[in-house]
Amino acid sequence: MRVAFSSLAVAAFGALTHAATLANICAKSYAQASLPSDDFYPGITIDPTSVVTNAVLNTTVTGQNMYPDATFDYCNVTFAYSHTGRGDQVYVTYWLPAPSNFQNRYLSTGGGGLAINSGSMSLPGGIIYGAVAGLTDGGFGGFNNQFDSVFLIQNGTVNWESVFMFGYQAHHELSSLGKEFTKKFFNMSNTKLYSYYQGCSEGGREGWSQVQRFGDEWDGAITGAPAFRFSHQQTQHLYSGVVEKTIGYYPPPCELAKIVNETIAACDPLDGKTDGVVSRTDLCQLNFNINSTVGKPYYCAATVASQNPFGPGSAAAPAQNGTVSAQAVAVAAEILKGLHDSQGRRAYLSYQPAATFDDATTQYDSATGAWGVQISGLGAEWPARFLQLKNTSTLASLNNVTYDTLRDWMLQGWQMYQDTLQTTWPDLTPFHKAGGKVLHFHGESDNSIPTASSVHYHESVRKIMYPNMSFNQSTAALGDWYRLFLVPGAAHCAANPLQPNGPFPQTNLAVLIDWVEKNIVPTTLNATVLQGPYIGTKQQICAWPLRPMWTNNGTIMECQYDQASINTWLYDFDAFKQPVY
Ligand SMILES: *[C@@H]1O[C@H](CO)[C@@H](O)[C@H](O)[C@H]1NC(C)=O
Ligand SMILES: *[C@@H]1O[C@H](CO)[C@@H](O)[C@H](O)[C@H]1NC(C)=O
Ligand SMILES: *[C@@H]1O[C@H](CO)[C@@H](O)[C@H](O)[C@H]1NC(C)=O
Ligand SMILES: *[C@@H]1O[C@H](CO)[C@@H](O)[C@H](O)[C@H]1NC(C)=O
Ligand SMILES: *[C@@H]1O[C@H](CO)[C@@H](O)[C@H](O)[C@H]1NC(C)=O
Ligand SMILES: *[C@@H]1O[C@H](CO)[C@@H](O)[C@H](O)[C@H]1NC(C)=O
Ligand SMILES: *[C@@H]1O[C@H](CO)[C@@H](O)[C@H](O)[C@H]1NC(C)=O
Ligand SMILES: *[C@@H]1O[C@H](CO)[C@@H](O)[C@H](O)[C@H]1NC(C)=O
Ligand SMILES: *[C@@H]1O[C@H](CO)[C@@H](O)[C@H](O)[C@H]1NC(C)=O
Ligand SMILES: *[C@@H]1O[C@H](CO)[C@@H](O)[C@H](O)[C@H]1NC(C)=O
Ligand SMILES: *[C@@H]1O[C@H](CO)[C@@H](O)[C@H](O)[C@H]1NC(C)=O
Ligand SMILES: *[C@@H]1O[C@H](CO)[C@@H](O)[C@H](O)[C@H]1NC(C)=O
Ligand SMILES: [Ca+2]
Repeated sequence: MRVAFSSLAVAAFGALTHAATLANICAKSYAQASLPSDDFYPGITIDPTSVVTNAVLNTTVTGQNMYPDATFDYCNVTFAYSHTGRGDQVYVTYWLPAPSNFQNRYLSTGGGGLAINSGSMSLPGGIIYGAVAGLTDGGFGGFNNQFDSVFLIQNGTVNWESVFMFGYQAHHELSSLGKEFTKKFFNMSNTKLYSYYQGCSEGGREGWSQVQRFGDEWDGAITGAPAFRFSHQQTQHLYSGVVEKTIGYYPPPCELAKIVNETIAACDPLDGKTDGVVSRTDLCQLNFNINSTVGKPYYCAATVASQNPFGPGSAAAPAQNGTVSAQAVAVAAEILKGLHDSQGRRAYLSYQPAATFDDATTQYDSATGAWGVQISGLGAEWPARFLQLKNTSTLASLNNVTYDTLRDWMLQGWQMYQDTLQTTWPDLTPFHKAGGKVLHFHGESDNSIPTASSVHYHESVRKIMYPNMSFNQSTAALGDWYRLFLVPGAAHCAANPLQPNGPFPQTNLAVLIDWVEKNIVPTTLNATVLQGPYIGTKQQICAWPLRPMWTNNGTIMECQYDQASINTWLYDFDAFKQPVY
């Protein structure tokens, strides 16, 4: 029976394609024979005995933000390599499409938080576009082990190799080996292998770490809401708590949630379409007085404890019933203003109005019946582990932590990790010369990485790359190969349940492939409503610095140039003497 079935399969498909089937090439021996040769990457030795393969047929993925629903087959290959003389072990996994679906493409994928990969979440995004898709464990002792678990050898002693691997080295190895493995696996000789990257958050930073260093590594990269300017970004997670401590008021989460809901309701129509989506947080910043929320009644039912790996979780909370206080509004306004030091100099930027105040989430003390500060997870780990080199994920308290302390931590981490984690190198000449394209996007209601952080980097690149051109000339020149899209209403690397009618760019890799392989420039970015009554509706997203405005009673969207709005996105960090890119 088995033989008869195989013959039938060959008879049916073999004549058409002359290609192997997934089942017969997804074998350990075939993968071993396809490994890059020993001298391919100096300093790296692949262990052929470590190869593990298995074929996965007819698997289905649904409900993802970064790629559409799909059903597909793939070969799952994992192997290990070591760095000569180091005795370490780094594991990489590649999913390979069926030969009949392979379209001469390779895709690297990244992680989130302090993880260098996203498990199997991102890999389907490559397979469904005919790409081999890869991820790495960074050499951190397993695919589920995060960078922070291996960062210290002992208190005070840094495992610098892990910093370089997380910073950029592991990704360069992943794609170099992955592309060579792909070429050998699919018997490519002189055919061009298109090489791509896709990642969001820390994965967005990982993408930039390569674009900034290795000009010809990728033909195109999708970098979502990147966690770059790493020291500033991690430290700013603590800012909201320090605002509460400084003002001396710890708002119940419901009170801040009410301020957000009122902000969304008031700013929604400013973009010309009353759809529950604040597509113009800049107009919100210019026109909405947050003080108008004082006195609004709020109520939230009691909740149980919950956890969030990428931010502060929430402790159990009693029912909250009250009216928005002037103190809560003062906290919200100070958070939105961004970090300034005691001399009034700006140290960093902040979230856009209409984003939720996740970093400001307070914690209920059932013993005292009072709300108090809940120290941000990623924020606290930064000074505790990465600056003070203590094997702990949190700070004992925010006692003695002032706005100036936060500024100093930003500077300290910036110096310490300038060449590894900071990831804001603004001169992209080698990448541009090699013909690379970047599709950079960021949710305009992101509550974990401020949207303006992406705008600031884009503007740094524009000014460094095109110093002698006007704003419009340099924006156009940069837009030939690097485009930034702010996604209306979207949260952190995801659609936003509070603004469900907003679009999300779910088909980014298809758009990038068209840009790279067919020169179809994404003047606007394709996006889809992913939830709510309008699920499936297509929308277009404007490219920065153009801003969306709906006309004809919300039926036509235009991408407009609006200097006053653009100006709200531009920052000068005068708390630091050196330029902050
Ligand atoms: C693939 O799986 C679906 C159910 O998920 C099933 O209906 C279909 O018959 C399967 N196709 C093949 C070729 O096995
Ligand atoms: C892929 O292979 C790895 C390594 O053998 C294994 O841990 C993982 O479960 C496999 N994944 C799937 C979906 O088969
Ligand atoms: C750090 O602490 C964790 C437990 O919190 C422990 O498992 C680990 O071995 C410690 N690492 C070092 C380097 O001390
Ligand atoms: C590559 O070539 C070898 C040798 O001819 C063959 O066995 C194998 O099936 C080919 N692989 C693919 C993906 O076509
Ligand atoms: C905010 O609005 C959402 C619906 O968009 C609702 O579920 C939530 O309860 C509201 N929060 C408050 C505090 O009113
Ligand atoms: C909001 O109210 C505070 C406190 O009364 C006041 O200092 C501040 O100027 C007001 N802001 C605006 C924009 O009206
Ligand atoms: C909230 O408090 C107000 C005033 O004390 C009261 O009228 C209202 O019933 C309370 N709401 C809920 C849901 O408990
Ligand atoms: C390392 O530092 C942590 C945090 O301060 C502390 O809990 C732990 O005891 C220290 N470990 C050693 C071996 O000193
Ligand atoms: C905080 O500052 C006070 C006064 O300068 C000092 O006595 C105390 O030790 C400090 N606490 C911490 C945790 O650094
Ligand atoms: C910019 O203009 C200055 C002065 O005109 C000139 O010296 C410099 O070479 C120009 N730089 C570039 C990148 O064109
Ligand atoms: C983008 O959307 C346009 C208009 O709906 C469509 O024609 C085009 O095929 C889409 N591009 C991609 C890559 O999906
Ligand atoms: C404008 O759009 C709203 C919502 O779709 C609709 O209720 C209203 O009738 C429209 N007004 C005009 C003048 O067409
Ligand atoms: Ca709107």
